Amino acid sequence: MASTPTPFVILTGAGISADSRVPTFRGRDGFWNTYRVEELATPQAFNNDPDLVWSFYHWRRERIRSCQPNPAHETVAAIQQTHSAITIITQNVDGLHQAAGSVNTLELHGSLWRMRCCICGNRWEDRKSRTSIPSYPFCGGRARPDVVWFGETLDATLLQAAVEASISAACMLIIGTSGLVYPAASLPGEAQRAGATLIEFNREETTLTPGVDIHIAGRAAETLPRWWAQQRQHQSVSLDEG
Ligand code: BV8
Repeated sequence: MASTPTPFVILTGAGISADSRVPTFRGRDGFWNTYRVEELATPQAFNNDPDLVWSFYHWRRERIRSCQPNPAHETVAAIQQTHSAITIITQNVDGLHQAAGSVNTLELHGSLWRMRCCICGNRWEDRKSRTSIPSYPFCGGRARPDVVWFGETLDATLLQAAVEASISAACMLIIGTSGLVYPAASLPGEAQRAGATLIEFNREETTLTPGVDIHIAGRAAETLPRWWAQQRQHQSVSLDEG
């Protein structure tokens, strides 16, 4: 009788994309060192100066348009291919997990490559290079990036799925997140309280590090593929292949 696959979760942040040359938020070259988050990533900022906020998102879209998934994204996709009970939760909006082949990724903070109409709420994929804010063609409403700004609530269905996966997991890999942004930052604690082993992959120690079971220091593009190769070789982790 086939064994029931052990459910586990992978939670990622901007650090997993750093090796794809996508700027992080709080690191040495992070966005928020240059810009004030309140001026660019809040609904108030957008209402006050939509063109300024759009210029930030246009710059980010163009900045990461040519970025490719790195070995860490590829390893996440490879893990998903060998394990049927995995949930991938990302705070990233860059789409690199999907580009690496991951499917059903929970994009808690939305996507730079999706737009939303401010009037009717319709969403659509949009990868065009747009120096000015587009309008939704069917109702003429102003569009906005379909991302979650500070002070905005996350999609309740996505968040519920993320929490349920976290509290059901035997193991959570936490890759490239500072653990500073809520409610995503609460997921490792929820998982651990429900009995999960926490394995953190980060270049530095974070607010999460004191609480995790294993901290693997280094660049995720190097440490995650190496870790996964070791697991595959020794089959030593309770990630029974589904
Ligand atoms: C919410 C999308 C309910 C947009 C993002 C006051 C008023 C309002 C809200 C709050 C408030 N005080 C607190 C809050 C809650 C707030 C929050 O948590 N604030 C923090 C800053 C304290 N949260 C919210 O507002 C959320 N909504 O709570 O709604 C509510 C409503 C009203 C009032 C109260 C509550 C919405 C949060 C979502 C915000 N949107 N992004 C966009 O991208 O433009 S958040 C943004 O930060 C990104 O999504 C990013 O992913 C995310 C988290 O950051 P990280 O991914 O961790 O990235 P970071 O740069 O910080 O860290 C990178 C890590 O990687 C580092 O540790 C580094 O060491 C490591 N690293 C670097 N290179 C590598 C590496 N690791 C491995 N290898 C490498 N090579």
